[in-house]
Amino acid sequence: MDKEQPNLLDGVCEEYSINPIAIWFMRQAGRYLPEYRDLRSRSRGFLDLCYTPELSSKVTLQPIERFDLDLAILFSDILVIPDALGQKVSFVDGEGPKLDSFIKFREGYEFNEEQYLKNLKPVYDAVKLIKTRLRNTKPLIGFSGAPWTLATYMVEEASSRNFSKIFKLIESDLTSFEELMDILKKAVVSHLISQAKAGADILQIFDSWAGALPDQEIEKWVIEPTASIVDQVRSFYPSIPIIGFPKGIGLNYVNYVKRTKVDGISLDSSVSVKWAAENIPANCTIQGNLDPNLLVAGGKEMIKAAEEIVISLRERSHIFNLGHGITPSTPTENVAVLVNEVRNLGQRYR
Ligand code: 1CP
Repeated sequence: MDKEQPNLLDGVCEEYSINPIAIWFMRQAGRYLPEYRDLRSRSRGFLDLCYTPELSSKVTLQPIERFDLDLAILFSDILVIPDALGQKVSFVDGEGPKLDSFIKFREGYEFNEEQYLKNLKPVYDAVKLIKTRLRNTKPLIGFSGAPWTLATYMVEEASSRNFSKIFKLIESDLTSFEELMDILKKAVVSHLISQAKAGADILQIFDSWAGALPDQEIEKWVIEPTASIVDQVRSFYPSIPIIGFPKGIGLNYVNYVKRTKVDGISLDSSVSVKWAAENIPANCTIQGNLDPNLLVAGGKEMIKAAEEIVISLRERSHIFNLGHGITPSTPTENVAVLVNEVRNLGQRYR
């Protein structure tokens, strides 16, 4: 990345007069909000919320209306990609996602972009509707899962904690795995470009299970595919900022930023912000990284940790966020307190 180049995320924050420290939360719309639970209980299921532009738009705007956060993130899910590719996804209450048979899906599968984009049209319609309703007051973040994380759900057919099926596939049939990663790279690029086309101002790539890979595999299955995706999206949209979230990769965050050339890096809570401030290339915005459990607990500990983050990153381009998504047990009062606190810290330290 060219050191002289202005940071694109700073540019968007300036354009929308956000300052001094932008704040939003991963999973800011979701089960901790009573208004979300209410809408969800009256819906036909989680994916119905994602595929109905009116509902997706409503849910996207709920946390903005309640907390006046600086950025909105499209209400959708990373698993709309496998669903749109033809490996059907369902969400069983309390059990997480379930995907149809991976073996069946892979039998003679070829990527049909036209059909795929047709399946995802409601998502792009939601982006357009949200943009209209935001009336250019706040930027909208579009997103995608990264190929590795999507592949874990597709091969494991559910959330996994040990990733045994996907590691077995890599070992026993590398060609099949590589073919899957190639399909996913195309699918992710196509999904991100379509969200940008519909009006998304920023894109985030979630690689939530990057940390499940051993160090020597991170380059191959996390960094290389993401670098290629960033490159391809930029060839269509050179000025849309892209944020990467390769959760759990520790020291490899530095290499990830250097090689993928993302404009922003979302840090998980295990990373020291002091270390990040010194080691992440200077022209990359740092996003993060309050521990979501501190937001559940609230009080002095939360305030102290937020202040430490702001102080450590005061010389950097910084977007305040959590190290991972808000958990369902988070009290809404704590979120309001934190937003207010970060606004005050911005005045004091910026
Ligand atoms: O029951 C419900 O109402 C569904 C709960 C829920 C919600 C609110 C799920 C199911 N997904 C979402 C929304 C969601 N997911 C957003 C919306 C925008 C926002 O407010 O942030 C985003 C960006 C995601 C992304 C997502 N989905 C990720 C990546 C980020 C992360 O948290 O690591 C992942 C891994 C998923 C998969 C997923 N979606 C939902 C569940 C229960 C899961 C599985 C999580 C796991 O395997 O532990």
